[in-house]
Amino acid sequence: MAKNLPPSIQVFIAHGIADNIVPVEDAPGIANIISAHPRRQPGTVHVELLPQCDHNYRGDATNSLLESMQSWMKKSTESCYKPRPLPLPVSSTRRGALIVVEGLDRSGKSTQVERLVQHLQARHVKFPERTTAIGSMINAYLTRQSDINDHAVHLLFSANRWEIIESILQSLQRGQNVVCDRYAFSGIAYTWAKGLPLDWCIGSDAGIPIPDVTLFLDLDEKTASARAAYGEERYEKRAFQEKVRHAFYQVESFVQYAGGHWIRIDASGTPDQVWQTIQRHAGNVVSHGPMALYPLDLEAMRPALPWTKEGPEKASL
Ligand code: T5A
Repeated sequence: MAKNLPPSIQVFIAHGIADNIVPVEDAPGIANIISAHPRRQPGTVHVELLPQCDHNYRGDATNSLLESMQSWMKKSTESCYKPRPLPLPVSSTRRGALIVVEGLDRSGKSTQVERLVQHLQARHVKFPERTTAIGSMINAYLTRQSDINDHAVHLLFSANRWEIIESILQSLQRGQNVVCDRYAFSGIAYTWAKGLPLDWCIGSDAGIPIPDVTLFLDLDEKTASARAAYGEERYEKRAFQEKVRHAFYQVESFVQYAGGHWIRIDASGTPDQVWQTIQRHAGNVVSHGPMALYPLDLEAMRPALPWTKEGPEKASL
């Protein structure tokens, strides 16, 4: 984050490719504004410094950009679609943080989530939650004891989240941190990888809270498939997992566009190496304190959804 700026404006420097790039009027060749994020905080803007703008130039560049950013933000946030925060009852307690760990099958999520739960003394939630009536139907499907239509099972995964969301909000409200092993992003990525329309995949989870951070354990399907017990469940096939990984990368981009905080973590190291990174990022979120919670919102993400509504090529399971 750039220093020496008034507290009403925070500048997040992003690297890499971004959608919806707007050149900064007064500083051509220095930076592009990527997007304003009314979801995060009023006065937050993401900029991308162009490659020719070297590190030493960063301070001056950001200061000279200030005015154009302010006028650009005013214009864009006035016309921008603004979702309302989720209504949490007013409380004197600082709310807990909602931390989600995502990844392919066998990427090491449960191993890291257990550590994180213990480290933060957090509530542990796992999706699918197989102990409920809906969860037992999902379990039968995943373990191939029953067959369920792709649309129907997607809705079951969603329903399984909805039946627990209220109690998650209550925990957050009481000030308890919540760590989720998988979340709606798995729902979107896995069903989209089967070839169902993307906005349909998102729709059934619209309204659930966007996490304070999503930690995506990135592991190639070949390495994951060499791990213990791989192949026991329905989706544990390398060709399909490859499509899911690609789908997750896309989900990352439109969730970030809508203001979600998503961190891709190399999960190929030892459990201890992965843990060091997880601990650092989760610690940042908890120590900075969570902000308002916003609902997952198809309209906010729509400008960033991929051109084709088709998922990756239909996979056979
Ligand atoms: N699904 C889920 C949907 O389609 N839609 C949805 O909405 C949701 C929520 C079940 C399936 O449901 C799908 C996705 C899944 O296909 P699950 O129960 O979370 O979801 O299944 P898995 O992802 O397979 O969960 P696992 O517990 O089996 O795998 P994890 O949690 O990723 O991995 P973990 O920690 O259990 O580790 C697996 C093995 O690797 C070792 C561990 O010791 C263990 O043996 N390991 C490591 N080895 C080397 N290096 C490391 N860093 C390691 N970390 C762990």
